[in-house]
Formats: sequence, C-alpha cells, structure tokens
Amino acid sequence: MRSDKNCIFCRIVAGEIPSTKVFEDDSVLAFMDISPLTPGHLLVVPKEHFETIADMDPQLFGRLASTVCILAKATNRSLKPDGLNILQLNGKAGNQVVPHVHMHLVPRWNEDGLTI
Ligand code: IU
Repeated sequence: MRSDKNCIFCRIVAGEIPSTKVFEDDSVLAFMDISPLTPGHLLVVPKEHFETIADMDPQLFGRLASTVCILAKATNRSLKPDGLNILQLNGKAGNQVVPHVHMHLVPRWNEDGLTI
C-alpha cells in the first residue's frame, strides 16, 4: 500500500498522529475533522495515499463512497441535521489543501450561517 511519510493523512492512517476515528476497515478510515465547519464534520479517506480522485482505482473509490453513504445515514440518525453536504476537492486550483484524497461529510442546520 502506498504511503507518503510527509502526508498528514498517511500519518493519521498509520496512527502516528492522533485522530478521533469513527470508522475503519482494511481500505478506508473516517475521522473527525480537526477544524469542523459544523458539529459532526467528518473526513473519509482511503488508507492508501492518492493525491486526487483521478489517481484512484474506481473500485476503491466505490468503497470510499459506500462508506460516506453509511456514515451519512449514521449522522442523520445520531445528530438529526436539517441537511448534509458531501464535498470532495481536487488540486490546489480546486481548493484542496491536504493532498490525500478525502471526502468531507458536513452536517447542516437551518440558518447555521455556513456558506459553502
Ligand atoms: P481540503 O478539502 O483539503 O480543503 O480540507 C482539508 C481538511 O482537513 C480541512 O477541513 C482540515 O480541517 C482538515 N484537517 C484535519 O482534519 N486534520 C489535520 O491534521 C489537517 C487538516 I493539516
């Protein structure tokens, strides 16, 4: 499995940097965003290092997307938000800050004031 020792999310996957994990299997990890846009903001990442979605095997992306779907259901059950944003950014021009594929799951509430 490809890992980049300079990548913060690879280091989270390896357990070298602590995170609040909410889901893990052999290929995917989900953890709480360190700077949440709203309460319950999660990141879902492949354990293997890929910079952008276009670098990924489509089947693995399918596993990532399935995990997002399962966590969306869990978020709706537990936090009861009014809505949910799923965001995925690629490349500097696409506003991607951490160059390791990740999907944001951002619970939304009426009048939460967030402009995404
Ligand atoms: P972006 O999609 O690359 O723009 O977002 C990166 C996200 O990673 C952002 O929401 C950060 O708060 C989050 N994050 C994190 O959860 N833990 C970290 O150690 C770092 C960034 I650095």
